[in-house]
Formats: sequence, structure tokens, C-alpha cells
Amino acid sequence: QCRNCTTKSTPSIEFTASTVNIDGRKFSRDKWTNVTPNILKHLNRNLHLKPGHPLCLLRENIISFMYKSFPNRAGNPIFSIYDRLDPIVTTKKNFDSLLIPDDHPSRKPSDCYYLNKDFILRGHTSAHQEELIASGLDSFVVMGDVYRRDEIDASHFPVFHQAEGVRLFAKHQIFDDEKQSAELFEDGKRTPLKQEYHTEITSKKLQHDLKTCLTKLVHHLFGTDVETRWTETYFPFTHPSFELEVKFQDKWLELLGCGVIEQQILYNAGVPDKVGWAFGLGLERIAMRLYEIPDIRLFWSNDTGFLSQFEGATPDKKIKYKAVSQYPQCFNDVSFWLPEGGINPSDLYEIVRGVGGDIVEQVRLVDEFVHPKNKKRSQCYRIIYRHMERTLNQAEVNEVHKRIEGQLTSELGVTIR
Ligand code: FA5
Ligand code: MG
Repeated sequence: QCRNCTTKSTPSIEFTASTVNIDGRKFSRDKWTNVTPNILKHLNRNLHLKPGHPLCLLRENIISFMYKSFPNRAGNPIFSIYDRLDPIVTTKKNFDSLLIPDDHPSRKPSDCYYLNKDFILRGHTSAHQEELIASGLDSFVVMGDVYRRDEIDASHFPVFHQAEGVRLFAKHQIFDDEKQSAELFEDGKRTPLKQEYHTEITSKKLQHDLKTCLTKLVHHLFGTDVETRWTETYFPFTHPSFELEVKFQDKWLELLGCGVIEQQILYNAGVPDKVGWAFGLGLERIAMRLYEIPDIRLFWSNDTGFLSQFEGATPDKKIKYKAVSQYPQCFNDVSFWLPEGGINPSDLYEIVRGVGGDIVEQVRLVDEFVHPKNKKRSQCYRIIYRHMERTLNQAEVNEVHKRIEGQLTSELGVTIR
């Protein structure tokens, strides 16, 4: 069940000569400013919090895995979830707090959306790592929308969603069953296997714990027969760093990046005595494979042909997305007084489909009320029309709709209002 899945309304956006104003907050413009009204209107959509949206189902599924897999000794989850942190962050959080150097390509205005020199639409959920660690948390997951300037095609969209996991360990949690002589830290050398601050055994144990957690998560989501592989990679904020890929339609698809947190980040956050791991995964990439959604743009669709396929589902339900027509929907409402004794909705559906045939995509009850004086009941159904091969025009829809109204009157005894 979603925890109070409220979604905020569309943001109020105003561009003046010297500022960009978003929901009453003013950001002064400078030579870095490159946000556009079009990208800003995705703020507050919060697809990951929208009940019945595939990204919300996936978010709930990941949360339930983390809660179940990591109980404390009283059985309560050790991970806390942050899924409504503001996507407008300082460039300090997005880059500096993660040790991303000044000349790193991810800072280029051609790759991200700046409000100005100091504020940015976060490019990854890692932007929140340091502040949450500094606030005293040892285990947390951040989920939210992230923004990157990118081409738009079936697998790229400038707004997508990430889930970030961080777990820190004190010495006794790493070496619980071992002799106290084992050490977390050493003043050593950085190698491909470890940071200069970590003993080899510390780094090995962290990598093992991290990979075990993520392998279990992937098995939880896709089943245990999914093909996976680890590759080595580089991030400024973890070392060593890895990517996890899964086989999807005969190709390897990158799901996530992860690694051992750079100890300097933990020093900066005021926890020099702990070590930890972090991962960041793309929700769309997982949802596309999980639900067989062929195009990343579909997640942003308000088309009920898409949304209704996930409506009311539970996170563990197996759903295979079925393509809907690329032609637009058209809808008409039918309102009527019910006869004495009411009607059977399935009779209504049958009549609507009987008359409308294949161009009827959905029928749903949208309103119902009882007249205060004469106690008559009224219902309103929305009929959604769509043709698989062409755009319907309103006149032909109206014609079909009229015939439906006629049959409802003659066969069910309703009185059209
Ligand atoms: C990151 O964003 C790192 N912050 C991840 C990380 C976190 C590493 C913590 C280490 C520790 P990357 O840019 O590779 O890394 O993105 C992470 C994931 O987001 C990718 O594996 C992919 O699943 C998803 N992703 C990246 N770009 C896109 C895109 N354009 N469209 C959809 N998903 C994307
Ligand atoms: Mg990557």
C-alpha cells in the first residue's frame, strides 16, 4: 500500500528578465541558467508517488524488499526511505559533496539543467548522500526524479527516476564474528581493489555485502533465472565501483552503478569511524524490463490506455504491458437516470461494446448521485474511443455515442439526462 501518495499540482513557473520563479521561489539568472519551461513542468509530477503508476509500483516493491531483507534485532526495518526530497539542489550537493572535480564532464551545462551557478535540477539521487549521512543516518534509500540534458528516444528521456541506497557499518558490524585484531582502516595505498584508507579485508567485506544485497534485489524483482553480470567502472564518489547489467532482449542492459563510498565523503559528513557502500539504480530501466514497456516516454503518458493497465495492481503482480494505438483517444460521457431496480453494469458494457465495437477502448463509471427530492439515482459513464489505425473525428464518435444512448434507453430503461 502506498504511504499517503499525494501528488502536488503543476508548478507555477515564470521567467522574468533577471529571475526564474518556481512555486514562489526566485532564482536569479546568470550565464549558467539553461532550464526551460518545458523541463520545469515535469517538477511535481512525482510519477514515483502516483498510485497505480508502474514507477510507483516499482518503488513500493523495492521498499518492501529493503524492509523485509534488513530487519534490526527487534524486527523493524533499518532502512529509512526518502522519496519526496526537493529535486532542486545546490551544485555543491550535486557535485562537490561527491568529490566530483571542477572539470568533470557531468558538470557541463550541455549535460545538466542549471537554474544558476549555485542551483541545479539534481542529475542523480547521489546528491542527497552527504546531507543524509551527516544527519546521522546509517541506512537509507532515496527515490526521486532526476534531470539530464539528453536526446529523447525509446530509452532516453531528460527526466527519469533513480533509487539510491546507502549503508554504513561500524567496526563491530563488519567483523562481528572475527577476532578483534582485524582493522577497518590503514594508512596504505590505493589499488584497483581498495582505497588507501581501507584494509583489504574491509573493502572485500563491503563489496561482498553490496553485491549480495543487489543480487538479491534483482532476483526479487526479476526472478532467480535472470542473467546478470558485474562490470568494473569509475565514479568519483566510490572506489572500487561496479555496474550491474541484466540480459534484456539478447543485449546487456545497465541497471545500476555502485561501490564502496569514498572515505573522504564520510570524513566530510562527520562519520570518520564508519565505512559504507552505495548504489544508484534507474527505475525506468527496471520497469521497462519488468512490465515489457517498450518506450520510456510512455511513463509520462496521461493516456488511460497506458495507465489503466497498472491501475489497482499490487507491487508483486505480474503485468505485461500491451501496446495501445498511437492514435489519440476521444471521449464522450453518457449520463442518465436509472430505472427502478437499477441496471447491471455488465449489461451496459455489453451494449456499449456491441454498438461501438473495436473503437471503444474503455468504459468507466465517473459519477453517481441521488436526487435529494425524488430520490432518483443518476449515473455518468465515460466512454473512451480510439481507433487502432487512424484518428477518429468527433463527428463520427458523436454518431456512435448517440446510437449507444438510444440502445441504453430502449434496452435498459434508463432516461438520458
Ligand atoms: C549515477 O547516476 C550514479 N549516481 C550511481 C551511483 C550511486 C554510483 C551510488 C555509485 C554509488 P549513472 O549515471 O550510471 O550513475 O546512472 C545510474 C543508473 O541510472 C544507470 O545505471 C541507469 O539505470 C539509469 N540511467 C542513467 N541514465 C539514464 C537515462 N538517460 N535514461 C534512463 N535511465 C538512465
Ligand atoms: Mg552508468
